[in-house]
Amino acid sequence: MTAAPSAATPALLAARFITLEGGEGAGKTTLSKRLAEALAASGLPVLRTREPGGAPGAEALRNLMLHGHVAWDPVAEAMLMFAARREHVAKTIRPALEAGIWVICDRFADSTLAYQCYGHGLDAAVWRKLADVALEGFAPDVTLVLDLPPEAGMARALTRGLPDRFERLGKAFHARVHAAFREIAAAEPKRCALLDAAQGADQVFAAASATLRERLGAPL
Ligand code: Z5A
Repeated sequence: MTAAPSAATPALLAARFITLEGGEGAGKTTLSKRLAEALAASGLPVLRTREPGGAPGAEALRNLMLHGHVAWDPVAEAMLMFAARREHVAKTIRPALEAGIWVICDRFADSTLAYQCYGHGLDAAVWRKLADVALEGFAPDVTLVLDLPPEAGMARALTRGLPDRFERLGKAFHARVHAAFREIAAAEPKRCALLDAAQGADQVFAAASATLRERLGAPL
């Protein structure tokens, strides 16, 4: 999903890797579309992508993980997430950045920490080891963490007819994931910005734009 720039690309602005994180229904997809449109309108080439997925092999793993019928062992699930991520970085994200294309990615490694570790109980030390092997230090320039209480995310997801996942994983699970994203943002304030996602979409977009302007010099 590459949005073509509509004007001359601003000079000397290196391509950046931006990730969006948060629970289900927090508004990541909505925000990523608006940011990509705004960056493209200001003359920057932009690629929107998502995890798990974003490259052919990673999409195959996504199907296996999200639409298969296996109750994964948490370590196995985390290994699959990082296998998909490595493929995504190697085949899609790095080539785009090297070609000068800004990348906006819906979920990245923080989601594995939040879901597999805080949510499903995987030891964070395993996450760290897998991240070291799969990413070799590669990390987002900025992560926008969309902060929304799980009940509100569920209400939004219900409007899209997706109640099963919430019911399957339970309220306590989603509360742990919500707390995890807040902790991740607090632990890495240079990389992460916590945005109040309970606001309307226009306000969330304005807050995200201000963050990218201040931290990356993005022309938003
Ligand atoms: N997962 C994992 O376990 N480990 C990992 O490492 C990774 C992922 C990478 C991916 O699901 C699943 O994989 C996810 C985590 C796990 N699941 N679980 N459990 P996905 O890709 O199918 O979906 P998602 O990432 O959870 O996103 P989502 O449910 O599609 O939600 P969203 O993208 O954050 O929200 P949205 O689609 O933009 O908005 C939802 C609705 O709210 C929609 O009707 C919008 O119009 C509306 N909306 C959006 N913003 C607003 C505001 N500001 N106000 C009001 N309404 C709004």
